[in-house]
This record gives sequence, structure tokens and C-alpha cells, in this order.
Amino acid sequence: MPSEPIEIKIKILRQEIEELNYQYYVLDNPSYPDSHYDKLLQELISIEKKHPELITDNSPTQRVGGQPLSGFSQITHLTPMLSLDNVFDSDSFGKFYERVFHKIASDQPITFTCEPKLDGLAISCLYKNGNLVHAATRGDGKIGEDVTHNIKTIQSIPLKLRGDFPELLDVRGEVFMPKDSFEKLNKNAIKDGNKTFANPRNAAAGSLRQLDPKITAKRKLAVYFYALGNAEFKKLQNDAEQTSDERLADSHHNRLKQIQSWGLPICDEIELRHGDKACLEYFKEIGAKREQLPYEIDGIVYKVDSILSQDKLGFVAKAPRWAIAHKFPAQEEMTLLKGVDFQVGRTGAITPVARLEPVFVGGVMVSNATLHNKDEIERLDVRVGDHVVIRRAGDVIPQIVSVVLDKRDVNASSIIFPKVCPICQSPLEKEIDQAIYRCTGGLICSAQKTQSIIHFVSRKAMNIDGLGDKLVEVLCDKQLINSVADIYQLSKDDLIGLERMAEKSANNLLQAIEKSKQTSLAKVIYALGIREVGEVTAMNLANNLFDFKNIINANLEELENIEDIGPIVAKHIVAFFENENNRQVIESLISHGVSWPEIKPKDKSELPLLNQTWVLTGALSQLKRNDAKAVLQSLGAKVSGSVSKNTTCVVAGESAGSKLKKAIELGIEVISEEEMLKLISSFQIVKI
Ligand code: JCF
Repeated sequence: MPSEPIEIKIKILRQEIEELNYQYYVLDNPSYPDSHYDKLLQELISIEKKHPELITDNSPTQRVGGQPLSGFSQITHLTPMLSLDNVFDSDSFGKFYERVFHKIASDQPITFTCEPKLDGLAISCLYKNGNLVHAATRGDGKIGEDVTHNIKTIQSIPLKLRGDFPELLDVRGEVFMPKDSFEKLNKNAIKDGNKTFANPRNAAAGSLRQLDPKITAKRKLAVYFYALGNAEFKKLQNDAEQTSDERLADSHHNRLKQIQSWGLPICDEIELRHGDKACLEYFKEIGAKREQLPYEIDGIVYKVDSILSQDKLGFVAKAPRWAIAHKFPAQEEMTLLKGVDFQVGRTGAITPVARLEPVFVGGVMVSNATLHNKDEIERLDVRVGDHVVIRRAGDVIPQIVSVVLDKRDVNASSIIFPKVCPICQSPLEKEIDQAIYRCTGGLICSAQKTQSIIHFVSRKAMNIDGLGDKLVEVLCDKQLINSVADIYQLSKDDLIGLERMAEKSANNLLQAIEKSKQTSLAKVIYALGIREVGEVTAMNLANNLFDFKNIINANLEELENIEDIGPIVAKHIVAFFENENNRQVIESLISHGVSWPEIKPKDKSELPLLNQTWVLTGALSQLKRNDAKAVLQSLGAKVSGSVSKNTTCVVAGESAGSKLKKAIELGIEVISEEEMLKLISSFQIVKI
């Protein structure tokens, strides 16, 4: 088959890109993931590079952003609002660096201001004599939409500047919706049966373009500024020699500090880095703490720091030659939904699991995604055979965010939620106001039984090395174990002969089982898998009630008096221990030798970290941040979000940044996560 003429290929690509542009910029409601758009645009750019004679003025490669929306008045920017060129890997960044290095003809590594690339929308704010005059979106780069009324609802935007501000200031930044506001907004939308936003950026764009500022005000937007458009100072009488430009700093980083001194918010992750390697390290560091940041980012922006060098480098088309955006691997990709299985968890929860055509997303190959529950399937109106947008962020289980309806096949078939447990056929139940259906089979259900044993032996519970999920399944299938207590009755004969289980591995496993008997009360409580009782709740139960007798006999009121336990968790705990079977399991565990150090009641005034203020920063690898916080609090510490001279100790996880720097500057004690865990377990009352 002859390949289609290049002119046709270009035409189709441009049409597709224009359609996506329209969905993205005008409707704030894209149906495809950004990665799809990026692929099409990169393809068009590379074809146009080979065939420059085919570039037209109205090719999507030749413009920035979308058309201004009608419904808003228009504002012509004093200087055009630029966009950024992208790179998608470190080699391409390396080439960018080389170009800059040669053009500047430096013999030193180049210094860059590095900043997270916020995933929001660009705005320009104009201040005259320190007063906010108007704010505009980027629009097509030359003319934007007047969103002054809506911008004024953002609490952190100053209506008046402070300090030594210029007479005229056009300052550029990114408006975004913090992750927690976004989650709240979508939760409410689901509750009210309204449409949800695909991501925080669309939510921010949709909110900023409300014709009614009252709606914008409810949507909790935020802003960080990242560049000057124009700045003109009043002529000073006593210093007539100094021009307006001379009163601006001569480096980008210091200009940002000036912007901040005028009362405008700046992202606190921004740092100077010298040379290409250091820039790539910054990329890695921010990548590692991306999930912990309270806002969505999609890459790093590097800017040549020296303004003199920036001027030397100049611009191409609509982007500066002195800056580049280095994008993280896409977290959203499109793929095919091949089928749906229904899994039964240890508490009987039925979870629909999407089987996908494998796709590379967020840096790994993904072939399954959770569909959460029945409501979610209905909300998404997803069918087998659909093209779906998959999102994988950090270590979170991949999710289906939306269906690409443009690509729906006529044969796509509805997903039928089961009426009974797919494993044991027991009836399903659902609590009012809850979305989860549960199998009522309890320990008759082999899936629940197996899953609860898998939980029991897991690392944070009894931590039995060498007893993986597969082996637990085999032991359950062969009826070698029927409850968690049976693990402690396994003999070498039981094990030898199982697949891949020779004498040596059998011995190792028996040793690991033996070793697991010496544990802590908190771990045993956690291992039992009581609904809603995680590590921290288990620890609180142990530290407040001291032994199993008290825990088993505690009533709702006593339980609710314990920190972090509410009425629902208390009910689950009482229900668990009312069950004769569960009480027997505990007795049996103890009779097999499972034991823990006695916990002595302690006086509140003896809390080891009382009156101390701790700060957690960077990525923690063992405890979730909230759990670490709860443990420190249970030891008497206050946990704060920022470092000051009153901070007692900073726990620095991987890729800790500005807070760590500040702690070192202030001479505050800094310890690693490992050291924190050691310290915690050295305190008698808390064993983790
Ligand atoms: O955070 C951003 N999305 C961002 C966008 C940051 C920047 O420093 C930018 C930008 C777009 C254009 N700088 C330019 C020049």
C-alpha cells in the first residue's frame, strides 16, 4: 500500500490537534490524555522540520495556547506571554544545555534557576502604583481574557503591592488548584451528580473562566508567580543616574526574590543549580517528592539565571532560548479495556479490576487498574472494549479516569456487577451511604480467608519472611492452613513437596515463622485485620489499653476516648471481638508462643517528646507521612509543616529540599527516617 502523501498526513494531524486544542482550551474538557496531544504535536513538529516548505502560519505548531473565549473582554498584553519548549528525556535536555553553553561561550558550568512546572494556567497581572489593575489569561499569547474579577477571589493575590515596588508591573504566574481543593470539588460533584473535572488543571481553568466570581471564590485556587513581563520604576530624584532596569536584579533568581518582596507568592521549591548534572539531580529530587507536593506538577522548568546571558540567547518564535520545560513521564495514557474481574478482599469488599491492554504509564507497564466499586463503573459509564484514560501517579494503584467516547466501538459491552460473591456465592451486602458491596461469607469465603492470612504474615504485621502471597494461596488450597493460628502448626513434612520447596527453604520458612512469634502487641492487633484498624490505630490501642484482655473487653465509649478512634472504628473493633471465633484465634496464637513485651501504663507527663516540635520533610519510604505524624504526636511531639528556630528535630526523607536546607542553616538537628524509627521503637510505650 503506498503511504499517504505527506500533505494529507500533515492535514490530518493538524485537524486532530486543533480539535484537541479546542477541547482543552475552550471547553476545559479534553477527552484524550495530554500524552496523546504531545505525541501528535511532536510528530507534526518533526514532519515540519523535514518539510519546512509545508509550514503554514496557522499550523498548530506556530501558535501558543488557545483563542480568547467570548464572554470575557479582551486584554492586550504589554509584552507577549511566552510559552516554553519541551524536552521529554535527559538526552534532549543535554542537547539544550550544550546549545546554551556554546552560545554563551562560557568556561564555567551554566547556572540555572530550577522550578517545578505547575500544572495550571498562565496569567498576567498588571499593577500600577502598586494597585492591581487587571489580570488576564494567556489567550493566544498576545491577547488574553480579562479575568480580573475571578483573580481577585484568590486570597494570595495581593490587591496592593508592598515594599519597593515598581510604578508599573506586569507579572506572570500560574494559577492552579491545590490537590486537596480539587479532591473536595470532585467529591462534591459526584455527590451532587454533577460532572467531575479530569484533573486539577482543567478544574483551575474552568474555575477561572466562570462568569460568576462567586463560583470561582468557592473553588480555592492558588497562584505562584514566575516571571516579570514589564517593570518600570519611578525616576528617583536623588539617584537620577540609575535607570529602571538597573533597579531590577541582574539574575532571574534574584528577580524572583524581588517579586516576592513586593508581596507576590513564589513557589518555595525554586533553587539555583550549577551545570547540567545538578539540574538533572534537581529533576530527580522533585520527581521523588512529587506526590507529597500539595499541587500537581508535570515537569521542571530550567531558566538560565543570568539576565545578560538570557539577552544573549534571545527567542525563537514564541519561546525563549534560555529556558526549557523537562516533562516527567506522562501519568495518563490511553489504552483498551479488555475485561473486568471482581476480586474479594480480606474484609469481603468486592473490587472490580480492569484488565487492560498493557501500556507504559508513569514509568511502568500497567495491565490492571482498579475501578473501585459499582458506583464508579456507573459514573464512568465504562464498557468492555472502550478506550480508557489510565492514570498512575506515584505508588498509587492505577485508576481509570475517563472513557474516550470519540473512540467507542458499537460492540462495547456493559459491565455487569455480580449479585453474589464470585468466590463463595454468599449474598452481598452494602451499608447505606457506602459504595462498597461486601461478601457476607466471612471465613467461609475462601477468598476472604486467604486474603486475611496474606495480611497477617505481611511485613508490617507478623513479618514472616518467605511466606509470600502465592505460597499462602497454595497452603490454603491444600487445606494445610485454615486460620492464621494454623501457621504456627506447620511442620516440615507439610512444606516439603510443595512446589519449589526443598528442605532448605522449608527450614528457612519454619525459622522465620518461629522468629515472628517475638513481636509487639500493636503488630498482633494490626495483623488481625480488624476493619479500619491500621498500624497507627493498632499502636494507639496497645498504648492505651496495654493488653488483649482490656482490648477485648473495651466498650464503645472507652474505645472512642482513644486518639484517632471514632464511632465507626470503635464499632468494628467491638464487633470483631464479639465473634467467638476471633477470640479463639487470639488464644490459639498465644498458646503457640506468640508473645510481646509487657506495656506499662505511663503518665502523660512522661511522654518522651513532650514540648518538642518536629518537622517531616522529603519522601519517607517506610511510614506514610500521616502515620509518622500520628506516632510522633502520640509520643507528645507537635508536628509542624515549617522549620523555624523553635524546631526541635527535622526528619529528612529522600530528596528533602528547602526545609532541610533551612534546618542546616539554623543548626537544627536532622535525622533520617531510619533513625526516627529506631528512636520511636526505643521508647517503651510505642513498639512498631
Ligand atoms: O509553572 C509553569 N507552568 C511555568 C510556565 C513556569 C515558568 O517559569 C514558565 C512557564 C511558561 C513560560 N516560564 C515561561 C517563560
